[in-house]
Amino acid sequence: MSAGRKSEDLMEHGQSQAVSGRVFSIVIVDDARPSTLLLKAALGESPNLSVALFTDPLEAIAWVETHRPDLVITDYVMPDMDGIALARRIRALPHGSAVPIIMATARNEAAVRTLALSAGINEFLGKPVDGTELRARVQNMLHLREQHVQLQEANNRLQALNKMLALEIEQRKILEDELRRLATLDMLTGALTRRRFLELFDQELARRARTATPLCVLMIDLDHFKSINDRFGHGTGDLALSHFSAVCKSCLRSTDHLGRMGGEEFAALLPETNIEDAHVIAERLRRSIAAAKITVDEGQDLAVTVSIGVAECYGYQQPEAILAAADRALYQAKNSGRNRVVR
Ligand code: GH3
Ligand code: MG
Ligand code: MG
Ligand code: MG
Repeated sequence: MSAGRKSEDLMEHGQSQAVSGRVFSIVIVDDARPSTLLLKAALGESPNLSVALFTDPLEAIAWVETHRPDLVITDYVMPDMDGIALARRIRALPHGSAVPIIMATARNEAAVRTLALSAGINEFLGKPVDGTELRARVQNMLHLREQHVQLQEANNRLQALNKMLALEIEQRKILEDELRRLATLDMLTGALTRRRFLELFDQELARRARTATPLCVLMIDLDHFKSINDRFGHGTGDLALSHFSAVCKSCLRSTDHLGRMGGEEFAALLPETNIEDAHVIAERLRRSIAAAKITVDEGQDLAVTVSIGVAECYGYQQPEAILAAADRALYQAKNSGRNRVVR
């Protein structure tokens, strides 16, 4: 709140605490027009006060509802609706509970004051109104009102910040999920990393134990891959690797897992698949790879073949033991001429 010359205009006794730099809106309601004018004059001329006068309480209520003033000063005895009924109506408005209300009346009796207080009226002034007292009371009320407004604004800002924070946390979570997903995939081929593949292997072994369903593993190695690199360059070798992985994905089910175990060696995990079916799948994969041609720069077609070893999980074997069994089968496939499946 900035202390300003403006608000000092309001104060006759130079109270050091200024209310605020903003313009406060005050509503005066009295069935006698001269009384409204007297009250307005008693408030004093001030550029930070905007005063609206009403002789009809219903019009005043409508105005309060739409303009949300900072203070209402009302008469008590009025023909259509008295000041207490008016206060009750204001308190019932959506934002009416926070508007300070002062009642100024000649009926300065304890019973009336009690009734006024119970209707939610904050301050009481006897008529004829003493200007100095009126201004002091108005000053205090506006001070409270300003504190209330500022608290509400701070609360609104806090809520907006909370909303932003929640959004940021949500976005961060999405990003983290994406990063985690990326960390589980091999960049070149899109196959699972070795580490992720072994994690899933553990999970599939646990599931196999629960459901008593078969689980098979294929160990796949590209044939003479070194010579592809040597003849066509490392870039073409990379192309062959991603091509291989794409063919694999088209041959495997979405529930199967393909992992790049290192270099040009891959493993496929086939849940709910026995050794006979795994062999059929491996054979289909081998033929698909051999049939697919990769066109390299010079317009030459590159033929890639794979050798595959198949193994089924038995008993309580660890992934390493099962992979080793598949590896032995793969070794046999290599030794017996490559481009073949051995189980
Ligand atoms: P084999 O039929 O016995 O498997 O012979 P091979 O030449 O495929 O086997 P070897 O293990 O001797 O060679 C594998 C080659 O794969 C050697 C390595 O340079 C290459 N390689 C490994 N990773 C990558 C890669 O990411 N990109 C490319 N272009 N080549 C790779
Ligand atoms: Mg009256
Ligand atoms: Mg190889
Ligand atoms: Mg190899």
